[in-house]
Order: sequence, then C-alpha cells, then structure tokens
Amino acid sequence: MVPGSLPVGQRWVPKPIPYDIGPVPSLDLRRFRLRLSGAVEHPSELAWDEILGLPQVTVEADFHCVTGWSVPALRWEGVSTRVLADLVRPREGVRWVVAHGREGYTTNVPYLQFLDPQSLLAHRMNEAPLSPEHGYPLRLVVPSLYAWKSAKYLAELEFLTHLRRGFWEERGYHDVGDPWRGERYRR
Ligand SMILES: Nc1nc2c(c(=O)[nH]1)N[C@H]1C(S)=C(S)[C@@H](COP(=O)(O)O)O[C@H]1N2
Ligand SMILES: [Mo]
Repeated sequence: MVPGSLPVGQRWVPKPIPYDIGPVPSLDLRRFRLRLSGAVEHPSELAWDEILGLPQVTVEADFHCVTGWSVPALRWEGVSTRVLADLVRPREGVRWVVAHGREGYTTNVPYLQFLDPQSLLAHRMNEAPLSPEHGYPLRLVVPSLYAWKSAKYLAELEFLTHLRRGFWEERGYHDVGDPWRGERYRR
C-alpha cells in the first residue's frame, strides 16, 4: 500500500460518515464486558479496566468505506489484536473472527487481516474518546479492509475455524473486503 494513494472508486473525505444498521446503543462503562469466545484455549471476558490495563498502541491509517469515501490518516488508540490473540490463544485451524456489536451487528474478518499489525480494538480516535456514533466505547478497527469490517460497539470476538457470515456478508458483500482489490461484493 502506498500512503496517500486511493483505491479505485474511492474519494477523500475529511472525516468518517457514521453508518449504522440501527440506533446507536448506549452503555454504562461499569457494565462493559468484551467476550472472547470460540475456538480458543482461554475464553475470556474483559471489563473496561482490564482493557485499559493491557498494552496500548497508536495506529495511523487511512479508512476506506465500500460506499466510496476514504478518510486519510485517522489516528486510533487502543489494544492491538495481537495482544488479545496472545491472551486467549486461538486454536490451530482458526481462520475467521466474527465481531459482534452490542446492537446485533456482526461481521466476519479473515484471521490473517485480524492479526495485521495495524488492526486494533480502539477506544480513541483522533485524540478523543470514541464518540457514540463511531462506536463508543470500543470498536474493532481493521484498516486493511473496507470499513464495514470495523465493528463498532464491540461486545464479542468469536474465533472460528469455519466461515460464518456477518450482517453485510449475508447480504452479498465480500468475505474478505480488501479495498486494494476492490472486493466489494462476493462473486
Ligand atoms: N456495530 C456496528 N458496527 C459497524 C456498523 C454498524 O451498523 N454497526 N456499520 C459498519 C459500516 S457499513 C461502516 S461503513 C463503518 C462506518 O464507520 P463510522 O460509522 O465510524 O463512520 O462502521 C461499520 N461498523
Ligand atoms: Mo459501510
């Protein structure tokens, strides 16, 4: 990927345009839990303090939405997906991660892209806590794939050996969704 270049069919916009399948869900942080489940050695549930207690990273990356907008150089802060994988120890044969939003959104992400060094569970965007419409308090961010893979209001990550499609994928969107390959729809 060449920084500053645009995948085919994209145009730059200054900030992400909120896109939701339903109303933005509210949450009391004291009740926050992230479930890590599926084909893993150590299924876990992390409270908010535990998320903040993990090593934190900052990632700067362009963000590409399948509808055609791209945002340059968003700064995300949070926990690397690799740190989470080290915690739960996915079993041999894991190929997919299904991310669940609190409001019922789901998306399947290939395990390879989930583990990309730029992928993270973000709680800050551009030097501020995630706003409600961008996924408060925590979202998955996978900059290497179209934005619909970056599940907001994250409640659960399920590690799977077999493909189970998420909300948009069930409706014909691509299982991988690489913007540099124009993987919008399943063929
Ligand atoms: N929980 C949840 N996450 C979601 C969505 C959603 O409806 N619910 N929409 C997806 C889609 S289609 C896009 S394009 C991006 C948009 O991110 P933004 O709302 O922060 O701009 O969020 C993705 N993550
Ligand atoms: Mo989207």
